[in-house]
Amino acid sequence: MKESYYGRLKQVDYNSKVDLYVEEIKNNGFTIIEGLLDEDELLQYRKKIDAIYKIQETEFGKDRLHSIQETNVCRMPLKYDDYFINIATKDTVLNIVEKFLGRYFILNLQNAIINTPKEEHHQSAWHRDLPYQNFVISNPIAINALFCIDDFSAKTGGTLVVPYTHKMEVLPSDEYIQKNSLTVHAKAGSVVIFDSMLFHKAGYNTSDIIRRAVNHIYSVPIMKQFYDFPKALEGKFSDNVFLGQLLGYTSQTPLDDKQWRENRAKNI
Ligand SMILES: O=C(O)CCC(=O)C(=O)O
Repeated sequence: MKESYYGRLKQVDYNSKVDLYVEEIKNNGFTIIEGLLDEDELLQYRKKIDAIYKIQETEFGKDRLHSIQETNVCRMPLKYDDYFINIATKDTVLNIVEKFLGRYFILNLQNAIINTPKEEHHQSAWHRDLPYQNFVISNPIAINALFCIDDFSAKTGGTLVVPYTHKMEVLPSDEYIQKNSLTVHAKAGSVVIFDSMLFHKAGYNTSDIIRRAVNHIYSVPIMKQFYDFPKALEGKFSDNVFLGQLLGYTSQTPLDDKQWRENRAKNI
């Protein structure tokens, strides 16, 4: 339905739903899109996240993970199981990321969060996903896609966000946060796409179910990757032009002057 106005107003164009998602991310810092993963995919991701985390827990040690506040964070699942390339390359998400970052962007991080009932999670402290940055930028340099593998609600400890904080240089007061934060309510299979500078945190899970999520940061290639995907994946996926770029194979730091020039010579 068309709204009515008076006065000679300029208005943001709307041609497709993507335009609305982009407008929401620009203004509020986040948007929610439903129905990106089906029931079968959700079952697979739940099983795989738990299994990969078990491997990491055994390898690193449960107590050691606890001592560095790493309990229930399943890091870099893509290194352990190719299936996780699918969730990192959903067209709907990539189209939106491209609207902000242009065509050349990379996957900076992929982590799964396991928010278990009645336990405090390390991600339950307010943060930006580009941490320690007390500045704002007119166009984002990184965008997150946080997939809901289980239902997000206040009861399951769904993510809390403080709208508009991607535009705030300094963390608002506790009073402001308490008054203005809101919980993301979204069905399993949805994705929350947000400006990586938005203040957010995992909620406290008072339900009886585990709330899992898979978080991604896509960034411009001038930003160092959180994990060195090219080294960790040892060439895997690099034959595909798009994946080669996304995983950072084509934006690795050259060793020296000679390698920089050899790279340039190949690209001219
Ligand atoms: O689990 C959540 O809801 C939020 C996760 C989070 O804050 C993060 O991975 O940076």
